[in-house]
Amino acid sequence: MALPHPSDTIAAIATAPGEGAIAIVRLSGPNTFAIADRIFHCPAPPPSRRAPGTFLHGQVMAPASGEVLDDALLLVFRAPHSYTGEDSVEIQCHGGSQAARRILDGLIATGARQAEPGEFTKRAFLNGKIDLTQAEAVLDLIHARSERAARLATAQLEDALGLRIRTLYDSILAVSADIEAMLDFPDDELPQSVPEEVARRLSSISAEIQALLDTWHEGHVLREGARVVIAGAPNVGKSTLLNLLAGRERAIVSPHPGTTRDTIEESITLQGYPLQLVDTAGLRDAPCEIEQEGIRRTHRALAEADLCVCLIDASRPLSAEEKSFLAAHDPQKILVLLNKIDLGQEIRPENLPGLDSISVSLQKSPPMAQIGEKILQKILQKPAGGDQETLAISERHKNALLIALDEIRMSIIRLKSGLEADFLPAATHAKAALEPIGSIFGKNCTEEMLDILFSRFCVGK
Ligand SMILES: Nc1nc2c(ncn2[C@@H]2O[C@H](COP(=O)(O)OP(=O)(O)OP(=O)(O)O)[C@@H](O)[C@H]2O)c(=O)[nH]1
Ligand SMILES: [Mg+2]
Repeated sequence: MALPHPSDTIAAIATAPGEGAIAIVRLSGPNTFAIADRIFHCPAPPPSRRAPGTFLHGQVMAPASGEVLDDALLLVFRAPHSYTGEDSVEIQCHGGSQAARRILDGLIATGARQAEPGEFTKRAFLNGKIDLTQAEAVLDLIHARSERAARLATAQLEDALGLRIRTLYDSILAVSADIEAMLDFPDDELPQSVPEEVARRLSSISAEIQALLDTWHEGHVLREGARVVIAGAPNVGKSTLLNLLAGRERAIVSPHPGTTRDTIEESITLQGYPLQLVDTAGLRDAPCEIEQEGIRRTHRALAEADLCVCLIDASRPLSAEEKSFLAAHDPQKILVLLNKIDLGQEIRPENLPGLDSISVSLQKSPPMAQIGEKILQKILQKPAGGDQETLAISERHKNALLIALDEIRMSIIRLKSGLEADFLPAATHAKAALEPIGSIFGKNCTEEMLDILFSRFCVGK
C-alpha cells in the first residue's frame, strides 16, 4: 500500500458528550506507553510493562503540576492486537464533561495529538486490520436507525461484503490473465472453445456484479431511509393513513376537504426499515392562497419522493385530475390505495391497469400489514422481509460496480466476435474492471478517498 503509516500518537474522547456514568479516552500510536507511563500512576509495574488485556486501577495526573485529574481504569492493548493495530490504551474515567476533557488535555500536553474524526478506524484500515467495506460498516453501525440496519452493518463488519468483493476481484484477475495468455497463441492454433469458455466465465462475473447491484435498494433504504409521500385529492383519507402508519393522531382528520394545508412529516420504522412519511395538502384547484401554497409544497414533496402512496376515494368515479395525476407519474413509484370501499366501489384495481393498487377501507378495517408489505415491496423493488439478508451495497459500492459491469460487458462483446484482433481490447476491458472493484475494499485508494470517507465519522472512533 502506497499510503504512509502513521507515526504519531493520537488521543480522543471516545464516548458521546453529555452526562454519563463513565467516559472513555483513547490513546493509540507508537508513543502510547511512554505517554501512559507519565500520566497514569498505579502500583508498579507501570502500563508499559503490563501484559495486553490488563486492566489497571490508578490515578491520572497532570504531567506538569502532578495534580490528580481523576481516579481511573486503564486497559492495555499491544500492536497488532488492538482496534487500530497499534499500541493503544483506553482510560475509563468518570463521566460528565470535565474528567475526560482534563485527561485528554493531559495526554496532549504529554505529546499526543488530538485525533481527527474516524482516525482510529482509518489507522485500523491503514494497518490492514479491516478493509474499506468494514470501515464503512463501523460507520453504518453507529448510524443504524433500526435493528435490521444494525444487523446488516454487523454482517458487513464481519466481512460478508468484503469477502464477496475480493472473490470477484480474484476471478476478474484470473480471467484477465487467461485472455492475455490467448494473445500469445500462434495464429490459428487457439481452439475455438477457449474464448467461449472465457466469455462464459465473464458472464458469470457479470451475473455476480448484477446480484450485488440488486441489493442496492435495500442498502439505500436501510442507510438513508426512504421518503414516502401520501398524496391525492382532498378528503380521500391521506391524513387517516398517516395516523394509522404513525400509530398516533399526528395529523388532523376531518370531513372538510382541504383540512391539511401544509406538509406534515413523521419518521417511522416499518419492519426495520426507516421511513419518512409525508402527508400533504390535497390536490385541487384551490380557491385560497394558503391552500395553493400547500399544493405547491405537495408537488415539491412528490419530486423528492421514493414512493408516492396515492389515495383515491373509490366510492365515486375517478376525476379528470386524478387521471392526469396517475398518468404523469412513474408507475414504479406509485402505490394506489382505493379507499372508502365501505361506501361502495366505483373504481377497482382492474380499472387501473399497469398500476399497483389495493382496495381498502381505512376507517372501517384498515389492512395495515398488507399496506406496509406493499409499501416496502415498492421501495425495495422486491418482497420485503427475508431475515437472512446479510448484504446490501452502498451508493459508493454501486457506482464502482456499475463501472466494472460496463467493462466486463465490453470484454464479453469483444470475445464473442471470435476475431483475434478483438482479444487485446477484451483483455484491456477485463483488466479495467479491476480498478473499480479494488476501490470497494480499498485497494490502491488515495488519501483523498480516505479523507472523504473518514470525515463522516465522529471523533474518537
Ligand atoms: N367512510 C369512510 N370514511 C373515511 C375512510 N377513510 C377516511 N375517511 C374519512 O374521510 C374524511 C377525510 O379524511 P382525511 O384523512 O382527513 O382526508 P385527507 O385526504 O387528509 O383530507 P385533506 O387533508 O382535506 O386533503 C374523514 O372524515 C375520515 O374519517 C374510509 O375508509 N371510509
Ligand atoms: Mg389531510
